[in-house]
Amino acid sequence: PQPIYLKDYQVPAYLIEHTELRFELDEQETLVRATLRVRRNPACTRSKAALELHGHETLELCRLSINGEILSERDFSRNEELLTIPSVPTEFTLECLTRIHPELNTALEGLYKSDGMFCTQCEAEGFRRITFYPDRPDVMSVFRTRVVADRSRYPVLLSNGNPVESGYEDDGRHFVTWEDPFPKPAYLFALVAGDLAVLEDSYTTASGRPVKLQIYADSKDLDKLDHAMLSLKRAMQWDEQVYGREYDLDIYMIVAVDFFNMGAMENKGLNIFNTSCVLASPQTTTDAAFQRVEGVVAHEYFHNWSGNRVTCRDWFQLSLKEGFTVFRDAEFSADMNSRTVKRIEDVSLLRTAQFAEDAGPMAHPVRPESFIEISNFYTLTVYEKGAEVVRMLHTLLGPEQFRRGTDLYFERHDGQAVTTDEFVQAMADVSGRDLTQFKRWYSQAGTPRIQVSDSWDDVAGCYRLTFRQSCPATPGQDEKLPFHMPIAYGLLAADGRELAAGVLELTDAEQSFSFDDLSERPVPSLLRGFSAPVKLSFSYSDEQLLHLLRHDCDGFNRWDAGQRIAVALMQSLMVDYRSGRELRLPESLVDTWRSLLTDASLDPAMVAHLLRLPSEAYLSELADVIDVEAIHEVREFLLKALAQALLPEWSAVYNRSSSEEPYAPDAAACARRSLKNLSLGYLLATGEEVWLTLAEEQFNNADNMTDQQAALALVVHSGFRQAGERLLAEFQAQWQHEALVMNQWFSIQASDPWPGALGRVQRLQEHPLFDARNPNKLRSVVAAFCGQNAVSFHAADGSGYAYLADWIIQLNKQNPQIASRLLTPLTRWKRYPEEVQLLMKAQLARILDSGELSRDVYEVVSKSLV
Ligand code: DPP
Ligand code: ZN
Repeated sequence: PQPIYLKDYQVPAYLIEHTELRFELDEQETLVRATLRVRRNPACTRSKAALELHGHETLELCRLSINGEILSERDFSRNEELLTIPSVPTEFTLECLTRIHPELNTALEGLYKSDGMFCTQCEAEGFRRITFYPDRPDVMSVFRTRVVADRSRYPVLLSNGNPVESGYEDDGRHFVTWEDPFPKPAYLFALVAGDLAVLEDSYTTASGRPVKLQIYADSKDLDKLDHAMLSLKRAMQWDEQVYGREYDLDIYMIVAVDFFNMGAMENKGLNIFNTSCVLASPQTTTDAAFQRVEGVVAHEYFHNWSGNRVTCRDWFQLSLKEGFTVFRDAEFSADMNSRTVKRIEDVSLLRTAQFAEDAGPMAHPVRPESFIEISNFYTLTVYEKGAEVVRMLHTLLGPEQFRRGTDLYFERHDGQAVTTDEFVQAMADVSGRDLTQFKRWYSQAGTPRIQVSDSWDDVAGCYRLTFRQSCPATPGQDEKLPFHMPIAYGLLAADGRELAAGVLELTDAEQSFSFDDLSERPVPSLLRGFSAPVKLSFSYSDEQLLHLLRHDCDGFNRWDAGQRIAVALMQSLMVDYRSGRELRLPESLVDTWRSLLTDASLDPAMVAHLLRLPSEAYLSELADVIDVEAIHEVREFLLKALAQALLPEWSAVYNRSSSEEPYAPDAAACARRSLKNLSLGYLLATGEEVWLTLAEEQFNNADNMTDQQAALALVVHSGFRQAGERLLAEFQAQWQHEALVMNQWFSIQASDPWPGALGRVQRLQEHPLFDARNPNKLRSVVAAFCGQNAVSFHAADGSGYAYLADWIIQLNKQNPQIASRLLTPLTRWKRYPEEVQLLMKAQLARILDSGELSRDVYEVVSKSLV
């Protein structure tokens, strides 16, 4: 497989003005008739350009004609990817009849069957599995789609836009015709056919246009759609208020499907969602999942403008829509819930998983320069780091200018397929700022490091901060130029008052800033709100960190000060662990934690986050060489020691945060439950039976899934083996008919670090509810074991690595996208000690030698072995 380069981009030689599709859905085969009105692109300067249509090798071409004249084999050529017609008129109608087999499609790209219903996933390049077409985002067409199927099995027939006609064909099958007036690229095409229940509602836009809202799901899930509907209406209103963007069709539909490679897809007017991102009810859904549903519903809705009305010129520009839309949904969630908590969660993800990606073999810029398979670039870098880049623009310009920038961007490019340069240009035009250097965030990969030092002149009252920035080499990029980055900061006095605050702009490799006329030497609060996606180091004393922890008005930095204290302690404990010294809990930490635990005036959300120990994943990311065992043992030690030292406090907090009120997934109630379950975790860490009884009571009496699942997971993961087995059995008996709940049941077991995990996971795969064709099940078992059970996955005999490699080899043909996703933990081999590296590499090599690889798997494996 050959890479494709951004620098080779060429405008399309032909445009499609109108696309008419006719689908005849059937159990054994599906016929697709495409009628395309094609016109030569006046912007294309190549003189004799052939017409190139993408077409996957699985397409069976039945008939091809131009202006009604059937083409013979001599008139065109075809390989595994393209159908090429060398000579065509300047304007013509192309008709193409194709036979496809959705019933055999296990890749879940294009048209496929999920639990008896037909559905599609066309982003990025799935449409070429449906028919021959210029499957590239800069070819935008109006679509008219007729879906024909047997009425009894497929009463609901959906596609993009508005329904314009329905009825019966001569043979008795029914049909619905849909028309989407907005030109769109093929990746936004969608079709659904099935026996589905629907929740209906309506929304009136700011300018008074009524919109019908429909969420479709299996009838047994009809009671789990209210939260998604509420989230949708909130998102529609928020986008009007914050961005001035209204919805533009008469109908907005969401369909929940069980088999889905991603979270959800923003197809114009017809979003298709993984059930895990749309279904929610208090009994079956945790707080975290409620929030995920709200966030994903909003994300896909926001794409209607940032993605659909203005789309990407080519797939290198993916972050144009994804980074921007993630930023939009993060701000929406921050407005709907707790801003600080949302920021802490997002930064935690960035600092573990995205930083690890930046440090691995697949590191790439927010706008990649090349790819072998675009599916491999739906990454944390493109999404989360891309959102951080947009956030930095927001910080640099301020909210008003930023809004003027987005207004200009939407106005200037409505109906176009554009690049990240054009997004930044709109920001530059409204602000008059030169953002040339800023654009390095799009082109340079890697996580920048910033070293900060300070000095104090007592006589002059002058405080000076010096910043040194650098960025490590990444594949293909040895040298990096300095970034333009905003550093939000505050200077705190000894009594906690703020002496100064603002945003510094770094542009040079080394740069100093002075603050005059200060009455005392301040404690600096740096990178407030995580104002740039970097690793910032400053040699804080413990005292200074405690000061920030107590007084910083920036909630994020208060939390981060606590993290810095805990990380430093855990790193020194790891040194002790490796040299066989006894591990000890410092009294000072106990005192700090006691004061946080007993101060009932503190925001419970904040306390819950402050008292959560840094994750194994975060400690791994920070390590030079990852010592899985030391990280795990030190964290376990600290958990137990803090549990013992503060037992009465944990118990008091548990009682204080228990509540009789009926369940609500609002920010305050979620915070309370999160603090309660954090306390329960510490209580169980003591290993004492009385707390087990408490956990079992919580498990039995919970009126919501958050509390029930937390009790289950904590009992299982705290080493209460018998009780764990008992609760797992009860949970299964109670919930075996709820697929999403059972996914949690699988993943709690797969992530259980108790010895023998691999054997347990292999038994889980024999469970009747496990289905290797369903990505959610693979994520719950395989990904949970390999990604959230580090001690077991990294077992010294290499059995975890072989297990994952076996799966990759099996999934490579069946579902390449999922195979390549699951592969991630193996690609990180360079971060481990040498003997571990050998074992991991051997499995990568085994995958490479296992036969014909999909582009997805080939790209990741071959780049990892370099
Ligand atoms: N599922 C992806 C998203 O919405 C595809 N665009 O972000
Ligand atoms: Zn998206």
